[in-house]
Amino acid sequence: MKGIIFRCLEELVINTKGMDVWEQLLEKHCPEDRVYVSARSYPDEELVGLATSVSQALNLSMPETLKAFGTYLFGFLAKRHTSIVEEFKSFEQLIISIDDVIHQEVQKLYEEPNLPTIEAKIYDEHTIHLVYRSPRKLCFCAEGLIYGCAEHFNKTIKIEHPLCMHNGEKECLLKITHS
Ligand code: MNH
Ligand code: ZN
Repeated sequence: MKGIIFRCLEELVINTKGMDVWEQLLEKHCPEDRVYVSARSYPDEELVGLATSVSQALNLSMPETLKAFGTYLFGFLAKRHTSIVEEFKSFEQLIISIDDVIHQEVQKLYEEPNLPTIEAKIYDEHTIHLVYRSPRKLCFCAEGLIYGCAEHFNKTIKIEHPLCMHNGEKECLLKITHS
């Protein structure tokens, strides 16, 4: 996982829980003197370890924690990659372009990023069906990112997650309803 993702978690933890809590988390889960550089890669297990401790500290389930993190992550990424996100004039347009446009740009900007496969199709005027596939199984983070994207466009949405890799399916299905 790229450092930019860790930097976002760092900002979120420091803003909500303070620097001391973040320092303790680093001590527990990371090699000594760990510093996250946005463009570098770090072990996925480190993110999972940090997120697990955050979920315990907040008394939230892991899915709830990853959703909250993902929601925050969208704004964090949008602020750092303004030109990519500014291309899109609507929530719907952005969501159906995640794989072909956004993550394609990410491929150019970052060295060997580990990205999921996302297939998003307009189902009807108010519904998008999104299929998520990744060996990292971060579908709850994806859900959060979609909620964060809705906030960005001032939209109210609902997400159903009827098929999930965490329930033994080979991919996740997210049914997004928007006004
Ligand atoms: Mn995107 C990683 C989904 C928007 C840049 N993105 C991930 C992951 C998910 C994801 C899930 C975690 C890896 C995995 O599951 O295998 N991303 C989304 C969704 C949206 C999205 C659902 C919109 C909604 N992502 C964006 C935007 C940017 C971006 C906008 C930046 C312009 N994403 C990234 C980067 C990574 C990532 C960078 C980290 C890749 C890595 O760690 O190697
Ligand atoms: Zn899932």
